[in-house]
Amino acid sequence: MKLFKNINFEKLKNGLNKSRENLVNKISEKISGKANLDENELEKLEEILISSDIGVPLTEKLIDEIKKKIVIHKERNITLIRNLLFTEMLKIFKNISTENFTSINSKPFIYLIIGVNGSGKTTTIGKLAYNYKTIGNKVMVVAADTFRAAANEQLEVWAKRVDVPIFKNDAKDPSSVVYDSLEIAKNENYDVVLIDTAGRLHTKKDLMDELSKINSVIGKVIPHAPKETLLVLDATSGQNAIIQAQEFNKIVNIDGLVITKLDGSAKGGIVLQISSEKKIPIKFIGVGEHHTDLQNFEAEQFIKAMFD
Ligand SMILES: Nc1nc2c(ncn2[C@@H]2O[C@H](COP(=O)(O)OP(=O)(O)O)[C@@H](O)[C@H]2O)c(=O)[nH]1
Ligand SMILES: [Mg+2]
Repeated sequence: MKLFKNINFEKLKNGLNKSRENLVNKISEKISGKANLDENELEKLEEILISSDIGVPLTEKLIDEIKKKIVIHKERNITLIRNLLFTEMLKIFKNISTENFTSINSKPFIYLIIGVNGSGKTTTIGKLAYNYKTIGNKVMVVAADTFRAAANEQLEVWAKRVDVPIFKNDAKDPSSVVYDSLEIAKNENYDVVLIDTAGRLHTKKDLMDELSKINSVIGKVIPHAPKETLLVLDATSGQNAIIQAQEFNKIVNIDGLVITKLDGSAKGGIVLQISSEKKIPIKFIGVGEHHTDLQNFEAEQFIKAMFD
């Protein structure tokens, strides 16, 4: 399977308009930048950082660094504060490595896409299918959301739109759908299989058991299959997204996160908060509803786009 690299800086920038408004532009609005930038002004800066959802630990780290740096500057204008913040953010995130391999030999590569209702699972699958197909992979999407009848139809619309085959059948048990789909994927030499699942809360035990069952079926049909379980989180749900990541991860092994709807959120800082904790890597971000609106996540690019 070939891996795709898709970071369109202009699109990322546009997707972060609201977040930029809420962070960078607010700094110019609210902080005076007067020569004796006092505690009061720094508190305002702290408030702005917190309100953009970058989290308390990261905020404190940044404020501390800015306090240290600012004493050596005589001219404390807004540009300086902005630049300091930008530089310190980049420093923090520079050490976060991103994968740089370009292909995986064993196939099919299986993505199990999970998350709560409406987080953007089906849309993300459409976008992933588009990206993987565009660079020459043989891609299949699997309708394993057997819970809602409309779910299959929605996935079907996406499959048509990005021109990849969809596997679906009338089975009520999603693991049976997965089983049948993987038999085909194996026999027909597919590179990438994207499995759509029903929206679930980590508190619903039967639905979580269902995920374990899907996982064991995958292992049965294709032992040692390269596989990633991606948890899809809606950026507009703020701190709730953080809680979901923690709770889901207690019950199923999550390999990566997809943060969707950044274009609709003023609190894109949530991405940096999650990323700085480094517990689960963010793999992809959604910056719109279109099939081209999914990007690989790189903290540095993200910060640059936020400040640009
Ligand atoms: N603006 C925006 N909307 C998104 C994004 N990702 C998903 N959506 C929208 O969120 C809604 C729910 O998405 P869907 O894929 O059906 O969620 P699911 O229930 O998890 O499968 C749909 O209206 C999508 O168009 C995104 O990155 N940006
Ligand atoms: Mg869906």
